[in-house]
Amino acid sequence: GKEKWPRGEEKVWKECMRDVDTEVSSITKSFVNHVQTSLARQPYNLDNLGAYQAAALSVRDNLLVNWNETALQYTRKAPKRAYYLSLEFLMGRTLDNALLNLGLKDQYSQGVKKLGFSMEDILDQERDAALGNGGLGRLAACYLDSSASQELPVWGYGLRYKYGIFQQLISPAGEQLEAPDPWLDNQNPWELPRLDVAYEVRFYGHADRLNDGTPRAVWAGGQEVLAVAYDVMIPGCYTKTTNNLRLWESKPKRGFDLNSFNAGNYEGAVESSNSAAAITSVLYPNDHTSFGKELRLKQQYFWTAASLADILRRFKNIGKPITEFPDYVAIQLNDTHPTLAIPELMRILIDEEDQPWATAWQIVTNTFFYTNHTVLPEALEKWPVPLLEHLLPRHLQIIYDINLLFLQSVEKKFPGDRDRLARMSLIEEGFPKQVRMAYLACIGSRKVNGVAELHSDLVKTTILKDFVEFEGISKFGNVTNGITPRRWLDQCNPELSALISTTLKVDKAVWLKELTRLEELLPKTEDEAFRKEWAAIKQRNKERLAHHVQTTLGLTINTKAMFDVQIKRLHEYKRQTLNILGVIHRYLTLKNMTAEEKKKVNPRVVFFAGKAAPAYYIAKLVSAPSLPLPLPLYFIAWLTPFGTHQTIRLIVNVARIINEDPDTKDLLSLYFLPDYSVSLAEVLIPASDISQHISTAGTEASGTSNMKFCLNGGLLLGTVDGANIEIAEEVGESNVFFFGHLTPAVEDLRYQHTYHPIPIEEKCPALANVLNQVSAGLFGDADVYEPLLNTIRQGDHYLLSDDFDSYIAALAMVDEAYLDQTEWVKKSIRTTAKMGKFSSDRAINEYAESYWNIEAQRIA
Ligand code: GFP
Repeated sequence: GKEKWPRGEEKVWKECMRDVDTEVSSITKSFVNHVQTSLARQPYNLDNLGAYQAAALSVRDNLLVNWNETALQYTRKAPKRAYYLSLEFLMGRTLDNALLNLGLKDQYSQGVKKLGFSMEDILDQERDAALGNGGLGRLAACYLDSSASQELPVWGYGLRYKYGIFQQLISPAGEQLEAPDPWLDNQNPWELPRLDVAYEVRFYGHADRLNDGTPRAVWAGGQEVLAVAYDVMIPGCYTKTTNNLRLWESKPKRGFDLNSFNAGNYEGAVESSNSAAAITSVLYPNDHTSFGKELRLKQQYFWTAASLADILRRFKNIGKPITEFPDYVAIQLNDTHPTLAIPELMRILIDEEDQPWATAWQIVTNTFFYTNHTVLPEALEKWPVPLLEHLLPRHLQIIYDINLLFLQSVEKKFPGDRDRLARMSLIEEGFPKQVRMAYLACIGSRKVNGVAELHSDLVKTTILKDFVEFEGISKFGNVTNGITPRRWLDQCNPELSALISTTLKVDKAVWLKELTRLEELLPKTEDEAFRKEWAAIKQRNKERLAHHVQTTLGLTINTKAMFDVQIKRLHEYKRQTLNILGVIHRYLTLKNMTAEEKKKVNPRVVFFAGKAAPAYYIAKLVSAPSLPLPLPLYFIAWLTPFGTHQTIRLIVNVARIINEDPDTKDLLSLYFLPDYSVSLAEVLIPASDISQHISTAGTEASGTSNMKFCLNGGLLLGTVDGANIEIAEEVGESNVFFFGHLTPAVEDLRYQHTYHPIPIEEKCPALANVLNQVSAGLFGDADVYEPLLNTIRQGDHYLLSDDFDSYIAALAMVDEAYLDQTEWVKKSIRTTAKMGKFSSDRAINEYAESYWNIEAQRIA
């Protein structure tokens, strides 16, 4: 039949539209008001998207009040503030999070229901803000949530990319296809364009030293572009504190070149406009490779220069001498991406503020803090000297000056140690010479930290070992990563959240900010009714996931099976390949079983999701860089992703065979869910019985999805790596499934692979058999997989052949444990109960106290 308009109760609509004084809540009124005014729409043609926009604008009004008050108080009181510089903020969706943090979700749900809409449908209209690749960007988002929730004066600074991380499509053959993510197409109600906040940023040109007895120089010429601010409100949980995330957009300084236009050169007239806009057009799909592209360097400088200018302007309003800058400002460098902030602040202090070198360096090294996120050598950022010289001539001078003074002081401490000087130099010799950004970040910062205990130890003993010896151990610390329990429990798993509140007999406003209170769940492991309830929630979350897969992909999933999940970016070190080879092993084993034997097998559904770094994506989206780079850099950038692309292909094709095999399909099935995102993670994580975090020991700095699964009562299968170790320390080793070689063994094993290789048939027959089946074409496309299989047969850098047997044994232990459901549910409850440590509130407080020296501000 014909749909009735308006939806919902006509009387309510009419009352709101006439704005008569009635019982109707202010929420409903503000919603209708936005429909009529901001959206200029009518109740009789309002669809779900319009309803989402009206709801978002109405919630935004609430946030704005708090946001303004927070800003006002920070300005008035001028406390020391911290700034989190991150090239990525993987925020996901905002509406649900804002409603929950404001404590208004129920009211809004009721309000929109009266008007004929369901909150679920409305929430589903929002596009993810996917301005990040993975862990690093999502960590930044969690830290913003925690800063606001802990009432800390912390602002984020990033870039407003027009295209977020690419959308992933999977072709029928299993190839990853990449499409742009035009996330701003529908307008973004969560951002406030601040055309009044803009800074000029220079590129290219020439830098001339004054040689007047000061270190000053003049940098002039080149190209100037404009950085314009867009503000995103960051509400804390049950507090007025609403912080700010400021994202920069690039714009041409002059939109249009009138001279060229008048001379008849129409294309030339808009050219500068195009190249300026390109700077913030696209997020780089960075995957632990350093790729040295000019546009990326432009992004980094554009963002750090604008952010520093903004921070400096704010500081100057306080009216204190510049030497007190570090008493009011702490700047956290999220990885090396913002390291140019170090020479940029030096440039400002010296060239513009006329400070002596030593004073400037003193200010700089008391302002910055650097977090390292990886020790993989190929991921450590380096920039070619010729590129820097071309794009940022003054900064290169400053870097050379920093290096000279630095090496002089090293020489003083270790006289005559030429090797050490070469090792520690900011400039790596070679063709071309390169600037080692991690070293610059290290010496320019007050403190350096890694993101989990093991990782921080590795930072100190491997990549920055010389720097520890030179600067002393106290500069180097650890802050184990955390996750926000608001999004990763309350929002994504509302039923579990409600059960916890009832059980703890306290409002979620309390335990969500004091997560160690989850320990009070421990006695409940012995309560059968509670266990039943716990298990029932997990089951409903599995059904929710199955429903999602059914409606989006048309696939039917067996929700009686164990759900086994590995979701993260595709990367060799994360070893999705180990997982899929394990699945094949399971399949082959099932094929050889008798009907009797099969009866004892518990069905398993394996889920994968994640994106592989694309090969030519950026090249397709933006024009080629103007400065040709040395060939090797192109090779690093463009050849590494292919192994992970083959892994996706293998997963998809294995799924095709085994999901159709009548002998096994009831016992084993496999899904690759395309286009992994924060929103998809929110459905997958609460549904998992077991999740896999199986990186080669010593390679995964921390991992944060491991924490999310465990917080939601999923058990962990993993290697002794990253934060897995600390999770096991908390929940007890008997509640996790560990396997594989330990970090200290890795180097020797790799040495062995290179100098005394043992044929795989001899070393690991089970794995050899699996590889041979793939080679024989059991899953089609045999030739396609050969390069991938050969990385294991030869070299095997990530040690799959060394860990395979113990991996299979661990999977068997998981099977066995799952058979005893009572004990399994106990493990699940214990796991959740002991996850308090991994709240990002704990982590952000560590940064605030031990690093930034900032204090909470109560917004009255
Ligand atoms: C990186 C590291 C992870 C770590 C996160 C956050 O993740 O181990 O948990 O940073 O510190 F590899 P990605 O950005 O590479 O996903």
